Amino acid sequence: MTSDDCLFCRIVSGELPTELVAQSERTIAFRDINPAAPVHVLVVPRRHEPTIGALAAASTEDLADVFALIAQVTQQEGIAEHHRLVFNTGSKGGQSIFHAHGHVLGGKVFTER
Ligand code: DGP
Repeated sequence: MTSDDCLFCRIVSGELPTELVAQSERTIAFRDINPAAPVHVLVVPRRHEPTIGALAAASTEDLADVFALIAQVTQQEGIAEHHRLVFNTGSKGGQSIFHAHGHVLGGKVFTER
């Protein structure tokens, strides 16, 4: 399931280049183009669903794999003990790309909520 005009689908398919961090059969992880922390990795299911909630409703296997790859990324990046996970949902929740993804942020101290 893909969407031709979806930026993350085009990254998942390899049409657009990216700095790959990790991947599995169901999920890929790559560096955010506009990092908000020293480590800022996007973890993206290959399946196109607009939000993390829609992904959960569509496939618990894909949802679980997102979290498994997040755990792998935090280990690889040396931030397993201290990091922040963000899943923006909807434009009012700060989401700008409507293909489900998690932000893995680390390498700094987070004080703000
Ligand atoms: P969100 O606002 O939660 O939908 O997050 C989208 C993120 O995607 C944002 O932090 C910037 C990042 N981004 C946008 N375009 C690209 C791109 O072409 N490549 C990469 N690696 N990241 C992108």
